[in-house]
Amino acid sequence: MGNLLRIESCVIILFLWVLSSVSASVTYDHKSLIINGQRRILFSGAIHYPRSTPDMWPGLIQKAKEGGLDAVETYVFWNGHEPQPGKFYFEDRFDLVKFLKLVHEAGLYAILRIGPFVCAEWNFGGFPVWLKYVRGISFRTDNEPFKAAMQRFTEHIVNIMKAERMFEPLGGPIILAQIENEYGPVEWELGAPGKAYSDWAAKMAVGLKTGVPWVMCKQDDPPDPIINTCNGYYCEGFTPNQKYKPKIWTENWTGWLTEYGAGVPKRPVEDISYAVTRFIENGGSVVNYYMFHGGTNFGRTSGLFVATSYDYDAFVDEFGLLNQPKWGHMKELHGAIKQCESALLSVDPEVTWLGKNLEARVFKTKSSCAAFLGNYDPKTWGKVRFGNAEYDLPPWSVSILPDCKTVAFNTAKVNAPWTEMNFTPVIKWFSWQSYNEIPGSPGAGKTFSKFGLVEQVNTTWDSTDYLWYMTEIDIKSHDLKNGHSAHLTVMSAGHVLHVFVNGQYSGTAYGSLGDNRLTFSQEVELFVGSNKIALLSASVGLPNVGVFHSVHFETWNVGVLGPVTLSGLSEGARDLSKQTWYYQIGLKGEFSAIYTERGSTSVNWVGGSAMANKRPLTWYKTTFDEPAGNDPLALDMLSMGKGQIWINGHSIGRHWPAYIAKGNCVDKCNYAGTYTDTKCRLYCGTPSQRWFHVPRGWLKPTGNLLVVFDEMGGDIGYVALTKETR
Ligand SMILES: *[C@@H]1O[C@H](CO)[C@@H](O)[C@H](O)[C@H]1NC(C)=O
Ligand SMILES: CC(=O)N[C@H]1CO[C@H](CO)[C@@H](O)[C@@H]1O
Repeated sequence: MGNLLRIESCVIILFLWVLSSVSASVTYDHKSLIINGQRRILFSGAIHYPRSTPDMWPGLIQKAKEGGLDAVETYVFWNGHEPQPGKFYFEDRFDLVKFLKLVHEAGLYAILRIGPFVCAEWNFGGFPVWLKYVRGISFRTDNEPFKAAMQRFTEHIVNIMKAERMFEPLGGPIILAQIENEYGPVEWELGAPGKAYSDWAAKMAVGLKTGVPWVMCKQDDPPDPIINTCNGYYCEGFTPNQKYKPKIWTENWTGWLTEYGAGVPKRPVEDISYAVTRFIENGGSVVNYYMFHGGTNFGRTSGLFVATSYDYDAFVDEFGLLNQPKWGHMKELHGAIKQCESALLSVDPEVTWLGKNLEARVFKTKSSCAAFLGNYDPKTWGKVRFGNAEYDLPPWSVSILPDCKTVAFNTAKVNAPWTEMNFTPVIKWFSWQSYNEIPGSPGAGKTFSKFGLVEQVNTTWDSTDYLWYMTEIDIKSHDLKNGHSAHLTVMSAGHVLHVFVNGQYSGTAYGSLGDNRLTFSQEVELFVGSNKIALLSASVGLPNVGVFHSVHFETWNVGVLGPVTLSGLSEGARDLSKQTWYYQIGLKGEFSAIYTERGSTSVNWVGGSAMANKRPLTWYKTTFDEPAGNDPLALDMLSMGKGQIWINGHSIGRHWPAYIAKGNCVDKCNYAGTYTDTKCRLYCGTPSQRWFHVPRGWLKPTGNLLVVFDEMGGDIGYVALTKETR
């Protein structure tokens, strides 16, 4: 069999070579994409290049290939590539060309979703924050400044891809490109200007002449030749807007994102394989898994309230190890479907109902026959007679018979081994030193004063999570009605607020992904004379999508917009919003970059018994040697509150173990029945994220600098370095 196949594939390769040298091209018809004259069923998986370090890329891509994928898909992250207008960055984790070259070298195709709006649970949906301050701009609508900026960036990316010969007709890996992203619902909301904009975006993209088709996902009516594609948990019922377009699934969610304050979502592999099989037997020909590898939201790249882990319950876990049985089961599925490929792509099926919720779909040609036996009932087993045999079908499953006789695969019968993440401490006790961030100490860095309250993003341009709001209250002896206290109420647009009165920590309030606004309302100690109120407002990523109180996400406010009132005084309530406030953008530790080798020497760290611990607003530092071996590393942050972590100057993200997951969790997921992102969440009552990836690519053999900033008084003593195994 092997020899025969090999001869056949040699002939095919020769034939393809002749064809491709004549006209290398990617086109399509109603059945599938046609690459150099050949129809294909393609499995693709998302790996977002900035969510891992470049040293991890070859291994991740190899795992995609071994898992039976034909392509790797990624978004393009505008705010990573153009941090300042006209100043481009394509180095390190943002080296898109290097990433695509590795995909090509592995023999895989690539799908490039340029956007440049990408959503992706990524800070500001991928838009640079400076874009918000371009005069007269309005995002993602028929607005000239926005369209000009979008076209300029899209052209920039396409030109690089052309120059590097990355598109398939030029010999590169890219077979598909995407413009915009899930625009349909926005268009529906905006009406005529939305329609005008999406038509413009489609024409602009097509005009760039990449030589490969463009797609628009979750968009009902893009003009030809753009292909509209489906995003969702199930797409079998989807039809493109024209009969001559193929049925493509751009986002088949393998799981769901983790948000701070909620349980960790899982999606059983029996349900993903079921959804994919149904899509394929219903005429689908491209499936892109979102995500194949989710990875990590390093630094401050995560969207609003999105956890640092972007594991996504993907086929490969955050740290780069196989998530079994998911990876193995899907590999088997891809193999089984590939055995049916020629039948699937040659004919339409004969569909027969074999009983209630029991269906046979048969693809029969002169030389081949492939059958799909489905049981769509979520509860009961089915027994069907097909051909000359009987088949037992588990609930909510499809059996694949590549020769119409033998079952090669059933979506609900999982043979792949089962593994779980294990974290074993490798460094249990670090020797720490501390540095106190003094609350409200005007003088350092960027400070200014102003009458009234300011909006945070407008003030920081998201250069830091932190903005200090400081003011003074003059209290006379007759003002205090209740001894030494009064009631302070602070209304904030989000996302987290720490309150200090006369240098003493009073408390914290925070919002959630569902509602990022917050109110701090508490008795505070005051004395006669001038009292100092210092409010530290912290953002937790800018929103990446959505409409909130009918306001589009890029215009959502952050920070203390008031009112700020002091009540319980003899005079009643005093409105503090209407007085002079002092502002400080960022923290002192940030101005001096004390998380870097160089910057860390600029302040006095305290060690031994004088070291601060379990105290709000404290920086901690230590050094460590790289543990031996290749196992991925993670910090166990269970004892900590909220803040940020740096390794050798690289931020590995925000930690927030103090935010305990609430809501509905289950102990075990039931795969059968329609999946939703809330159906199967785990670990409520524990922190949404406990382990934080320390990429080996950022370590040196000895003397690695680890710096932790904690806002909420966590206990640094229990922070340990662990290795992950499965
Ligand atoms: C923030 O800046 C934007 C753009 O300059 C402006 O339209 C908006 O009113 C500002 N918001 C606040 C609350 O000041
Ligand atoms: C296209 C589609 O199915 N979108 C759905 C994806 O899942 C989210 C969360 O469950 C829904 O809100 C969307 O409607």
